[in-house]
Amino acid sequence: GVEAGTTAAWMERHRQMYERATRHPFTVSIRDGTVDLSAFKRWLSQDYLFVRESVTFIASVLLKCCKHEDNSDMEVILGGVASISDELSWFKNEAARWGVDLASVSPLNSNLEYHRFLRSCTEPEISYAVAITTFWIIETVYQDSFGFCIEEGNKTPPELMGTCQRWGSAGFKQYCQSLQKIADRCLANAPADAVKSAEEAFIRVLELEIGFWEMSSSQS
Ligand code: HMH
Repeated sequence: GVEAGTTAAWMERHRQMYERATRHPFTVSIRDGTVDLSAFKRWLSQDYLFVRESVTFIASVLLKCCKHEDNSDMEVILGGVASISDELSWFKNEAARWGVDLASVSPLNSNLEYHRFLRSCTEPEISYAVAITTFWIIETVYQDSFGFCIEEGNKTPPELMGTCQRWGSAGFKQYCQSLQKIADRCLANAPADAVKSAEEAFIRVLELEIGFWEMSSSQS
């Protein structure tokens, strides 16, 4: 029969926290057209640092995939690796457009906390199942958050549409769904303790994403 995967079950089990991460007042304010542009600029500069920091993590996921006996997912993850270069250029262009000087930006506390978590996930003793699940939920929070900003009825300001399209596009959604399939297959074959660790990482990412939006939308 049709059986929902492990990740879908977790999204249901932790529904409230998932909603807090993907329907945060900050991203909802983008969709409503009421977003505070200084908050948007803060998010932009902090996320640039986050994406730079995440390169090592994504590389570690690729490495784990290649070491895994079934590495048929290599191309999906490689696609993620390949898109980072373009993403960093995008941030630089976008920052210039908004008059944000990326060279003078320092990471705020919630960002540093997220960096520490990513570094801990990069360790060799973290299993592929945990790493790929972590990667999937990190990408999915952005896909769902920005996808909502371009859904029917949005009042997203035109100058923010490019940002929303970046993570809200059909192509990015498909990529997230590919990551989800890989995560579900890995989790179906993983030992119980790895599945438990993956669920803890899933929850931790949601907390960190909520913290990241909070950091972006409030002065600190
Ligand atoms: C904080 N989470 C954060 N930044 C991002 N760019 C993504 C997820 C998606 O890659």
